[in-house]
Amino acid sequence: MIAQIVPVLFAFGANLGDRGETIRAAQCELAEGEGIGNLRASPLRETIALTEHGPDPDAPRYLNGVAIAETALQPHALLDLMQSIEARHGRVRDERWGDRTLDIDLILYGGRVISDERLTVPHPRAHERDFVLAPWLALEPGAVLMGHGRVSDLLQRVGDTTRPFDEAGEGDHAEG
Ligand code: A4P
Ligand code: MG
Repeated sequence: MIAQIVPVLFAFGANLGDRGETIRAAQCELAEGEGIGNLRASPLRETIALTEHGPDPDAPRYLNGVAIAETALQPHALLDLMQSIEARHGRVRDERWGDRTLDIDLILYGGRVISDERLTVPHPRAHERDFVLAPWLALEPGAVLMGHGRVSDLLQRVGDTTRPFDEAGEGDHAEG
């Protein structure tokens, strides 16, 4: 059987360690993964940590980005690959929405709706998160989020609190 090639959208987040290095390394590992092709990554944005109690300006800031790619993997095989890359980068799962070295979420898997014990796709919170919408808009200005409409409209609705991040400057800048 010939595998279907499906377009996918990943979101990346990190707020511990060398955040930019980790996200870029994870994207390379995904791009080189078997059954994944044509990965194209967004610029990274610096974002305020969203915790279970809301935005926390005192928590370590996140870097966030997204990437589009094509895959021949089935959704659960793709999640296995994402989680093995998270684990390799020292991801520890203790507290929900807790600080982390690396989080990789699957935002879209083609036009599929998936809802089981391991996967919810489209990602149920992507439409209300500037830290997903802003880098996505930078990568694909005409993007549409299945079930929610144009990414530019969604970002305008939620408001964009994210900031550009200068990777060439290697990192963390004083608040301006
Ligand atoms: N899972 C279900 N659907 C998916 C999906 N579409 N993609 C399951 C990835 N995983 C999915 O995830 C818990 C379980 O979700 C996985 O085992 C998988 O089977 P996790 O990564 O262990 O835990 P988590 O990320 O803490 O939980 P959750 O609810 O996925 O959190 P979110 O929604 O990803 O939010 N603030 C800023 N500024 N930037 C961020 O990136 N991220 C989070 C995490 C919170 N605050 C943030 C950021
Ligand atoms: Mg996650």
